[in-house]
Amino acid sequence: MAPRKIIIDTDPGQDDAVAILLALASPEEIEVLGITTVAGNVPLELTTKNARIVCELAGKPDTRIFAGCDRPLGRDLVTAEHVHGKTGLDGPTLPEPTMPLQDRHAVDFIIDTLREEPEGSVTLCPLGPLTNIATALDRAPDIGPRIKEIVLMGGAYFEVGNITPAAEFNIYVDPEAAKQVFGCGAPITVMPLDVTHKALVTKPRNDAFRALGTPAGIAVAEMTDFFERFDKEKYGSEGAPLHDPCVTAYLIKPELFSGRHINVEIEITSELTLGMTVADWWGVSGRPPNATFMGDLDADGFFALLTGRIGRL
Ligand SMILES: [Ca+2]
Repeated sequence: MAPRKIIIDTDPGQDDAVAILLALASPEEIEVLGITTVAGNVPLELTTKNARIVCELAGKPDTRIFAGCDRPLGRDLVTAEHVHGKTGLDGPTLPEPTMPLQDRHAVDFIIDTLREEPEGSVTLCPLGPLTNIATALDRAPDIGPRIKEIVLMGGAYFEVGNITPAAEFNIYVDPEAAKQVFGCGAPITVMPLDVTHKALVTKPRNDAFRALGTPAGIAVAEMTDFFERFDKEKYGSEGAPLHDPCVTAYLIKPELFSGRHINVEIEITSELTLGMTVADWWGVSGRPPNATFMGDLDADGFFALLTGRIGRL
């Protein structure tokens, strides 16, 4: 089977970095048409720089990277340096990137690609706030029906929130963009906190990355070490959750995940629950399903895949 054509829309972020490494290490299943960056975990200038650092770490400096929106559609940017560190990629010491940045805007790249590639052949993989995707859909409504699938990390239901008691970070930062994306009619698969909080980098899993002995393996171990300091304090968990790699792992091995095709709506007006993903898990609303909302994953299978693939880089 031909590899699946994807655009990764991202705000790296250590877990974004691992998601990108997994995609770039998996050319049999995934063809990365381009990486588009967005403001999120840290401001745009840093997410764009980090995307370049990660592609060089993967040994893929020919990957095309496009800078996108530097702020949410209608709100001030909220960032997460308290989780990811000042650079967004704290942990390992990595060289300043030298690979070029493309001079087209990310939103133009997304629109042009969906128009140029055969209808139903391009999958969008958002790993950050949904600003670029919503802007593209708004500017070019004809691209909506051409999208094969949107596989995104965002939201939560039983795990409720991480940036507020009710909301997950990616959706909270740009809830209006999320509302537009969830209403666009394209097939959507969601990796919410309900899944990603089960993808925990325990000590043995971190050791396995380090034991690869490669620059990528060691960098992943150091990134998850950094991440873990924050998460342990917050959740007292046995390791840091690796949120974004769930998206790229799903493209390679969907059987690792299970969920339900349900209705998911985004709260955009309440001050108290802004950015909440109201997921009709029990089917009580009568609203039509618009997303496959994942609820569980095979964590051992996920980490076996991740370690094996990172080891190829
Ligand atoms: Ca992210």
